[in-house]
Amino acid sequence: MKGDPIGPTYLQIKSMQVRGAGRIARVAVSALRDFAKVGRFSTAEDFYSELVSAGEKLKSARPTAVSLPNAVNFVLAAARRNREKAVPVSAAVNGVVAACDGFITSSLKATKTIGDYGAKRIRDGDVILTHCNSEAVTAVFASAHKAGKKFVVIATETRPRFQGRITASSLSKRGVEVSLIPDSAARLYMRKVDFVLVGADAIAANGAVVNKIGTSQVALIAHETRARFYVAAETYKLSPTTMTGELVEIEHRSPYEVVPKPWLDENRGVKVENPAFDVTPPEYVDLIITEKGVFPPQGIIFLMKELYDQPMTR
Ligand code: RI2
Repeated sequence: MKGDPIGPTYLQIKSMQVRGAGRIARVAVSALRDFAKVGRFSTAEDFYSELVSAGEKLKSARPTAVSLPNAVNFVLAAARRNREKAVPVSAAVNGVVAACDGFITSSLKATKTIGDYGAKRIRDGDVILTHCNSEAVTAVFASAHKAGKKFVVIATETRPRFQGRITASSLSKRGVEVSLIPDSAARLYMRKVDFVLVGADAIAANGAVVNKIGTSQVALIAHETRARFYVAAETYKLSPTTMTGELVEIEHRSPYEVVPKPWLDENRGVKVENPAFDVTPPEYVDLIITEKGVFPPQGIIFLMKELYDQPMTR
C-alpha cells in the first residue's frame, strides 16, 4: 500500500528510535490509525484481514513490553466487534480510527493520573533513585515538582543504551535536582535513598515486574537497605497471558550495543550477551502505582481479572 505506515513504524520501534513501553504502544496505535485512514479497502472483510496482519507485524517489533500487544489487541477487538455486526467498510474504518484515538487519549491521561497519585508519595527532602527512563516515572516527578516539593533524584546511567541520561537531562531541564551515577554505584548510593521508583514493561499476574535490565539488582539492594521499591505503570502494562501460565519473553538485543564491532572482531571467542530486561520478584516490590489506584503486588491479580476477563493472545 502506498504510504503504508506499518513498515516504517515497525522499524522505528525495533531499532528503539521510538522507545519506552507507553510510547511504543501509542506509536503503534497511531500507525494502525494511519493505516486505516490511508488504505483503500474494497470490503470490510479485506480491511479486517489487512488490519490484523498490520497489527501482528507491529506486535513482533519488540517482544517484552506487553503494552505493545495489549494496545494492538485493543484496536483489533474494536474492529472485531464491528465485523461481528457486519458494518460496511467505511463504518469499520471509522470504528478503528475512533478506537485508536480513544487509546491514545486514555494512555496520555493515565500517565498524568499516575503522576498525581505517585507525587503524593514524595515528601520534602526525599532522595529517590530511578533506573532507565520512564514516562510514568517522569510524570510522578513532574507532578511533585509542580506541587512545590523539594526532592533529589538519583538516576542510574542504564547501560548499555544509557536511557538514564534522558531521565537526568529531562529532569534537570524541569528544574529537578538530579545526579547521574554509573549502574555499578547503586549500592553505594542506596543508603541515602528513601525509595526507588521505576517504570515497567510488563507486570505478571503474581505482581512480578519486568523492567529494564538491572532493575532487579536495584530492587535487591533497596531491599537490603530497607528502601521502599515503587513501580509506576499504566494498566495496559499488565500481562493477561501470565494468568494462564505464559512467561514474559525477555528480549535479547545486538552485542554491538554492549561493545563496538571492531572489539568483537578482535575477540571472536567472547560471547557478548545483551538481555534488555529482567524480572523483579513481587517480594521486592512495595507498591505498583497505576491510573486505577495504588496496589501492592499481591493485588495485581484482582486488577488483572477485572480488566482482562478473557486472556488475550499476543
Ligand atoms: P514508560 C522502557 O523500555 C524501560 O524499561 C522503562 O522502564 C519502560 O520502558 C517503561 O517506560 P525501553 O523501551 O512506558 O527503553 O513508563 O527498552 O515510558
